[in-house]
Amino acid sequence: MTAHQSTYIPYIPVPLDPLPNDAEALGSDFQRYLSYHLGRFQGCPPVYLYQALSYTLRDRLMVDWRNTWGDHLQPGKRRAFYMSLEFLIGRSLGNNLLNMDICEPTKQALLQYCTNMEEVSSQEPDAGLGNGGLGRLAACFMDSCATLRLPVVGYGIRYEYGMFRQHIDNGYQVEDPDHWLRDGNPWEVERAEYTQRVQFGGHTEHYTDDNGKRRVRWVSTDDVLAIPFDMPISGYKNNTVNTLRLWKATATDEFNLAEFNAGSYTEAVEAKNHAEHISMVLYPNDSSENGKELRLRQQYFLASASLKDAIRMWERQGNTDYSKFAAENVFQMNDTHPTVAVACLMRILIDEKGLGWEAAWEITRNCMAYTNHTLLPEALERWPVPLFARLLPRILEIIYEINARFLREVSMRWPGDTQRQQRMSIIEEGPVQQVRMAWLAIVGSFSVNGVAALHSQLLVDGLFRDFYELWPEKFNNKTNGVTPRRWVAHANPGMTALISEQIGDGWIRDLSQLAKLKPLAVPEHAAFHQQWRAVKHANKQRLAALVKQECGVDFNPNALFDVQVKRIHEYKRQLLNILHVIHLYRRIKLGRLHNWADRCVLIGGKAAPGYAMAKRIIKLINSVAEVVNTDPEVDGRLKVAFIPNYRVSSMEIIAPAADLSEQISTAGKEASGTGNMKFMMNGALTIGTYDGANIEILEAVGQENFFLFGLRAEDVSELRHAYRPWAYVERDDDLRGVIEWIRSGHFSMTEPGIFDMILDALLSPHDPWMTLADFRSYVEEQERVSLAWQDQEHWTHMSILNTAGSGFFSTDRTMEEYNRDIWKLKPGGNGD
Ligand code: B1H
Repeated sequence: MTAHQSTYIPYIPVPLDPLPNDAEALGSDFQRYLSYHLGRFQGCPPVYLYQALSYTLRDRLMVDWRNTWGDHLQPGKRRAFYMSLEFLIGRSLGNNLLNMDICEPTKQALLQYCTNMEEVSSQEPDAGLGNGGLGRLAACFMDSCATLRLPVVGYGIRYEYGMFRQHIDNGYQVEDPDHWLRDGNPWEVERAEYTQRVQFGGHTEHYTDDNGKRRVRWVSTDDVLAIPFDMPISGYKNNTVNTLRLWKATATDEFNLAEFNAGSYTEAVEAKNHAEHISMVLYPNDSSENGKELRLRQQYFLASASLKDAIRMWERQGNTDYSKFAAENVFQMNDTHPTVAVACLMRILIDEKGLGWEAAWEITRNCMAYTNHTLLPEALERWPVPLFARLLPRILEIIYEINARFLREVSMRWPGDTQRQQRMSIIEEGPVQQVRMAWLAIVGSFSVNGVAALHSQLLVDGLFRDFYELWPEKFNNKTNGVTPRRWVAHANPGMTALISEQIGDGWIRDLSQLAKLKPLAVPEHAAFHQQWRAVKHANKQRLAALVKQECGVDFNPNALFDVQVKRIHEYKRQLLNILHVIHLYRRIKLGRLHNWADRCVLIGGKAAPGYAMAKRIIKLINSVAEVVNTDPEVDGRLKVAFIPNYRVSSMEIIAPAADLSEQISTAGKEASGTGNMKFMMNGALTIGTYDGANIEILEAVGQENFFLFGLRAEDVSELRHAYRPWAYVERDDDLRGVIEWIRSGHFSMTEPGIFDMILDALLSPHDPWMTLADFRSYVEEQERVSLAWQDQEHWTHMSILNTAGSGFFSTDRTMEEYNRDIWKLKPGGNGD
């Protein structure tokens, strides 16, 4: 009998007292875990110190965790479920220490054991269960929901291998598997008793039940078990611990009996292997789909297990009347990745709970909500109908029925408009029919939102226009944010202390209070400005040490730290950045040093393993870095480094140290961006296009404290058919020089021609990213940056104003808006 097969043994709940948080108690628990639990007695690899400390802290979350669950599970209480294929949580130790407010006693406790916090916390592997912004957003949302005491559970997949580790070999990206669970994960709690069964394959049988009702059975399926592993999500100093529930796939214990009895015991067991593949690896394609069967399996696995789990909890509260289900449960779908949930919930309600179509549809449409994160056509998910038919035959039948009924509604509204019907059909016609997941999500949801004001506007004007005309009330904007706990209080303790000294520490829960810093931005507060610079300087020293260690490059903390870290993608235009670096290098070589400001340019990010152009861009950055950093004529005026394996824990060191944040995507392409917000909060100035949340950042801080350049979204669409990149090269000597230096092989002496593919893309009239169109205005804006940097006093003024103006970009505000407009939850009552 395993846990998931057992019935429950009722026992009298044990009263749990909170554990003491003084240094002595923490120290002795730490020692106990190290010896009695982990069996380490003298010297041991430091990862065990991290584990012992994590268990010590997790114990101290348990009472609040239990009480928070108790609060969520009160009868009649409405709950939200955040469904996401990605949760990029990074490290938990430092964050939990901060939230539990026991940094100091813990530090003291560790000193008794001859170790320090830095050493211990650096042992924690990042939980890299996401690609980039979308996954990190989900993690920031979880943090804010706990801090706001919102009853929200996160549902995701416990990938055995997270985002690959990147190392650089001869300038090229090399991917290494990230087996982050190798040493175990001390934070998680396995709850095998809540295992769910997920069906795949098989076929459907239509039959009439005993009451004469037409019913459907999905039979002969290959089932997979989903085992939940819970991660505690602590709120900030509020005794609240929410849950992130991650599913692991395993085989059922059933065997193919025929094979079994034929003596093929090992083969029968082996066949079960492939069930476990579902949660083996995160797909590393940020903003592009690759349409692999295993990915669709992952999506259905998450949707099915999570819906069944939510229903289990609701039924366990004694509920049977499904007409009340939507009043008490809401599912927020993070992009289209989990949106097969729409059809999955319909199946459960109809086939398992015996509801009629209309009743089931009413419930489904009232408890599903969808967030869109991208307008890029290559990222819009479509699944081939034949694949769906084979993998999820019952689900496909339901999607067809949803579509047929929906198209009837469309034709009632626009009789005879067959083109519109084709455009809006969930099934796309073509040589192979495709299921349009975004359309399924819109049709099945009561709320559809974009992630920044411009993005949400472009959605209703363009991609979603037909749907907006049909249901304008469904569409809304929710501008993204980031959590100030991880991204300021934890990552930038120096600035945190300085700010709290001036305005108190209320800003950590209510970021709008940072506006109180505005009066301190004027030059009269010279001492404060001095301290502001000192904090930044210390953060820059910390980053310089990391750059030295990782790249072997010396960054001078007195130079301008100019930073672009994010996934490598053509639309994000790391190329524009590197063209500017080459331009600066040419200026040095040509002796054009008027208004020069010394710069350290840091670039980092991963390329999807199958994205050849992105990988070549990494090579170009490294090749330029090599030439610039070893040229004696440059003489410290310019340094370039590519930081390998950029991830959450690197950003915790990078953001506090940046002076200039590069947010230079082609206008209309970056849905929001969230790195832009992390930099702003930490006092960096932005050089950016009029795109995504940059626009709202600019509005919050004012034009005069933001370096704006480039085409606007409407210019980009207008220029589309008349784009002549050569024209920019011909009329701009600097741009021509930069292109010629690349073409001549100056950065590829030993590998001639390797950058031709990049030049061809830049010079193509079909270049959708229009990099060369923005070169001149980018260079001119960068000159303004350099000039501004010369006046350190004024720069400090602008830096303070950026932090002071960043209050809007807290995920606390974002979550309050989701809750006000979509979820409508009551904050929990687990008292302080
Ligand atoms: C964003 C993605 C994404 N948008 C497909 N879309 C993926 C799409 O593995 N996949 O298949 C993974 C990720 N990620 C990002 O979301 C946007 O580009 C950012 O602008 C935005 O800030 C972020 C959060 O909303």
